[in-house]
Amino acid sequence: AAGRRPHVVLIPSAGMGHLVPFGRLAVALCSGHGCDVSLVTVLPTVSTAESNHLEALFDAFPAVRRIDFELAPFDASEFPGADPFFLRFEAMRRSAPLLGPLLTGAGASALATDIALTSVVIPVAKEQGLPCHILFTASAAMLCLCAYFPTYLDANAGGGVGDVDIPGVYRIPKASIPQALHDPNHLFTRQFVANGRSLTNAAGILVNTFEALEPEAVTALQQGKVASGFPSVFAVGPLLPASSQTKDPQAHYMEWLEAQPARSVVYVSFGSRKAVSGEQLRELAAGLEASGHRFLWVVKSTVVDRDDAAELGELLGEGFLDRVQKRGLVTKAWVEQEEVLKHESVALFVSHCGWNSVTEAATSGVPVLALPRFGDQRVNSGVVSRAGLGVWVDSWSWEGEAGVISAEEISEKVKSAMGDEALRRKAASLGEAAAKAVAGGGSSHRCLAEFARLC
Ligand code: BUP
Repeated sequence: AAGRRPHVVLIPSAGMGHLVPFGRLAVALCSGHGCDVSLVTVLPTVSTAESNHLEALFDAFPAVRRIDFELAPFDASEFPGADPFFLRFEAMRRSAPLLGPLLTGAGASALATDIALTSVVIPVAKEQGLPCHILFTASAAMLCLCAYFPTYLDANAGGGVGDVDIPGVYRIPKASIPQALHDPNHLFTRQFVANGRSLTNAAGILVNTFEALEPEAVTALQQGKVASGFPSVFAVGPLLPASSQTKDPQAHYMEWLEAQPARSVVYVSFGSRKAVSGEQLRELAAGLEASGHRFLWVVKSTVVDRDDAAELGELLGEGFLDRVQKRGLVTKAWVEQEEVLKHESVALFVSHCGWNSVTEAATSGVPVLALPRFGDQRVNSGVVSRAGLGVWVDSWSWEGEAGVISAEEISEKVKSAMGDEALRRKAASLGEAAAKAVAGGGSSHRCLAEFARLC
């Protein structure tokens, strides 16, 4: 692209797990790699967290242009009981042809879209004569699964889904395959397979990971071992935080963290997208209490934050908040997780292993105790334990057939992870590797520069 400034139009899907890395990529491309960047936004967003995030991003980085995308009317009654974020994916997918007119005259030189929209955005890009790249917001291991799964299904026609042995990578056990993928008619499976098949038509794929975190998967993808005819793969992670969120005036967690001794606090969060059952919340509460450690716990009790009106006292069981008052802080507020993880008082992250949370733990060099729940979280937990970033009891399963994880089990694991000096050192060394990857001359920095040259 000699002689002109690239203009990349980013088209994310919905949910913080997808929006956050797109915002980070937008800032990295325009502030570090000489690109103009536009971000396609759909209003209203599904959650308040997303709208706050977008507002803070556009405020802090006026160079990122905003393109509003109005969706076609969508009848959700076709999918009774479906997750609101998947419904938004589907609504966006069906509205994809409307992107054509938005892009005409926008002066784009390249598009980068989300995996959830891949198969519908690639044809639009083609019509516009633009290269279409993908930002894969989950792990390279999940990218491998996504790329290989259609081939796996074709070879096992009608046979059901078992362990999936990814060529050149490793075997993903049946129990780690996202639940929905066991049902070929599930909305998620239909989207996943269509997107997986279309990956070979993408111009290139950016993935928010780095070599030291996922050496096998990154190498196999880059060497074309996972799927034939695969495009270039750029491991550009960990994408770093772009802007401060709007601070929640109710939240005083940073002052609280300041007052705790160095490396004494367990930070607990299961992401923004799904509620934990009342029974499991109470076991967690009792487990944290019994561990005897200090903790900061972000509690979400509904799928979409707008609906969350329940009282913490009721959710966590009688007397809990009073009993742990001196050493535990429990909040329903949005916390700035990056800041929390970087704080020197934080020693352990009990996490659902949403991929952004994993990359943030790696960036900060904080060890993880993995408590995956659904979707890609078990695959990510496998990455965490393989890389030595954390520990995962893979027989644990919650809200599945095995019921809940007990307070005793949680307390034991928290205690042992908090006392594990080798784990702490390994996580810290991954933090150093992450910093090296994104610094000038590092592998992720070079990959992003190469990507920008293609735009
Ligand atoms: Br909750 C919460 N503060 O209080 P994941 C989340 N985050 O900054 P998820 C906060 O949201 P999906 C909070 O740092 C991360 O960047 C967190 O993404 C941030 O999990 C993001 O970890 C959450 O990928 O999303 O929310 O389950 O399922 O879409 O991956």
